[in-house]
Amino acid sequence: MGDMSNIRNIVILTGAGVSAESGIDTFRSAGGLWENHRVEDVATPEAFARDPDLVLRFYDARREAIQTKAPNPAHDALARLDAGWGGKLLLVTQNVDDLHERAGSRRLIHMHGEHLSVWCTFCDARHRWRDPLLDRPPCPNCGSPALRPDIVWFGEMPYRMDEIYAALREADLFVSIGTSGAVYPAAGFVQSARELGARTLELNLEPSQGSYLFHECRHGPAGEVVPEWVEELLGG
Ligand code: BV8
Repeated sequence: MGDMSNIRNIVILTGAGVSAESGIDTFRSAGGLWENHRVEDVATPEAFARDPDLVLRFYDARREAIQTKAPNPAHDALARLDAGWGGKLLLVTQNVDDLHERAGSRRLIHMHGEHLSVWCTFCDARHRWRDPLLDRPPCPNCGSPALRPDIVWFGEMPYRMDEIYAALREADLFVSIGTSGAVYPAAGFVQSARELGARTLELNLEPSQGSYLFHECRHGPAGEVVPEWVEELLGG
């Protein structure tokens, strides 16, 4: 990890790999979420317009599934870092499960939305939500049967990008954990961080598409490599 003494401000990006050991499928592994679905059939506004029931069933199943899962040692270690790190720290997750917050992370942004949030396409209100949408429940605010998953689909703008880029501008260290580096703009954060002078570290099961962009890479299961790295940082 090299000289850690001058690390004050940290930005961490997580992807599906950090939730894999909690039993939540990743997108691109064999048997993963996209295996039996084409992305354009379930994760785009066009898909939702064309076949809303298919899209709602896809997300209803995943919203229900995450409620049976638990954080793993990687989530727990990141929550310890959040609680114990005196400098600035921002955890940006591409994941739409709630395992980071259930582990205790507070300084957290869900840039691709959340399974446990729904968005009314009629009145624009957002609500915390745990139940299916297939039967078109009424929006708690306006009563319209117009609720959609509060998930950022392909072609839609990720959330809170201004805050994310502001944090990258101040970062001394950018750490990418459990992501394939396949989807933008998240996959471009390492490039921005490097150009802005941050050290960059990848913690992933195996080299990702962007591994060559990182100063350092450590490969192995998140449940092992993340606690190791956090103890190093908090111990140091
Ligand atoms: C936008 C929510 C513009 C949905 C997701 C051509 C070139 C470049 C870009 C584009 C292009 N054409 C289109 C684009 C843009 C597009 C894009 O990047 N497409 C890609 C496919 C080329 N991006 C977008 O559309 C984004 N929006 O650009 O808006 C705009 C501008 C102005 C105004 C309006 C709009 C929006 C993208 C968001 C899509 N939503 N998720 C849902 O959950 O259903 S994407 C989804 O896939 C994830 O959120 C994540 O972002 C992405 C990648 O998934 P990962 O999390 O990385 O998971 P993956 O399975 O891929 O990898 C798992 C990794 O974990 C692996 O590396 C594996 O080795 C590792 N791993 C596995 N097990 C473990 C492990 N690591 C550690 N331990 C383990 N145990």
